[in-house]
Amino acid sequence: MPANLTPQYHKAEDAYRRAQTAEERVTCLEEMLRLIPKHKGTTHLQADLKTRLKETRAEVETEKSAGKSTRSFRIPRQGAGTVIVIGAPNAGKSRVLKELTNAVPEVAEYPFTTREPLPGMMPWEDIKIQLIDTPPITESHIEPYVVGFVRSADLVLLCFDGGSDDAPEQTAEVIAQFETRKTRLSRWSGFDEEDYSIVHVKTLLLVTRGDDADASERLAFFHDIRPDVDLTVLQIELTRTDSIDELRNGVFEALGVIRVYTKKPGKPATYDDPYTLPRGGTVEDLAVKVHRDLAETLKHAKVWGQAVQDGQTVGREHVLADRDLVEIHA
Ligand SMILES: Nc1nc2c(ncn2[C@@H]2O[C@H](COP(=O)(O)OP(=O)(O)O)[C@@H](O)[C@H]2O)c(=O)[nH]1
Ligand SMILES: [Mg+2]
Repeated sequence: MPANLTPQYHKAEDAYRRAQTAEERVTCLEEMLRLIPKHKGTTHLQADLKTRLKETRAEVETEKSAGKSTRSFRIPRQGAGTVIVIGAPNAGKSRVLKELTNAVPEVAEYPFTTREPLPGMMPWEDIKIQLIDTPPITESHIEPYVVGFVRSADLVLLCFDGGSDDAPEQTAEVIAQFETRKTRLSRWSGFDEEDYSIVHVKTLLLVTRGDDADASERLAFFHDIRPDVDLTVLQIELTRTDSIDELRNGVFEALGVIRVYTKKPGKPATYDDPYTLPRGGTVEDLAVKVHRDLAETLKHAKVWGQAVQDGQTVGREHVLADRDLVEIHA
């Protein structure tokens, strides 16, 4: 029997995937259990969620008693989305951060320069996107926290050194490291429908040193090794500004967010400091972001933008578009 899960449930599920601590996961799981349609088609999933909730509550307890002894990194989410940059040694990860963000990572010819995660903010038009540089991944080593980062990411950039003959094998090893940890670098994000313990995370395959004469051939060889891996490819050359711009646009595009501006009734519009919502976001989703209570009291909204008539009155289910201006009436 199909589960027929609602959009509300899927939203809660996505929040669960993106949660960064056991405590946050508990809150999300409770919300999922509250929202899951209660019928025969979901009994299996309901039972699974209850087990998970029990385990996660236990995790909260052990975390509390263990104190801060475990080596882990927590980087607060910032901006319109969090993008994790991963790859084999020397794949160009730190260079990506250096070119795209305000961060100053060490970029070097020799491998293993980066050991700790390093965040930076990438400006894109009037928003900022968070990028996080991570230590290299090899066949024999991966920092466990990187797996957690990737599983809760909005987007992953998997760097592939287009200038190296080792890149195809090394990149296949990076992918395998995640696969053994129930994490699939994929074209989309969410839980696997067959095996709920597997998480898919939307990933771009970033071929750096893309101007190298053999870069395309190396990429083709990678596809020979792993014909089942089907990721969107961006071939870039980080010494060229036009290529860096292409990368910026590609990241924004892949994040799949829209920008929405708000104004108060009777007040002039200012097109600054937009809210960001996932593509497909509604007036109600915006209201939740502005203030939780507003989602309850919301009556209707007026919208100005490309897809609507100026000042058109819409309901809470109305789907917003990038650069819409919204006036919420409660
Ligand atoms: N020409 C060129 N050099 C690159 C590119 N990407 C990375 N590099 C160089 O490759 C070396 C390793 O890059 P780095 O970002 O430190 O690799 P990481 O180990 O993955 O962080 C550095 O010397 C970079 O300047 C690129 O697209 N073009
Ligand atoms: Mg580095």
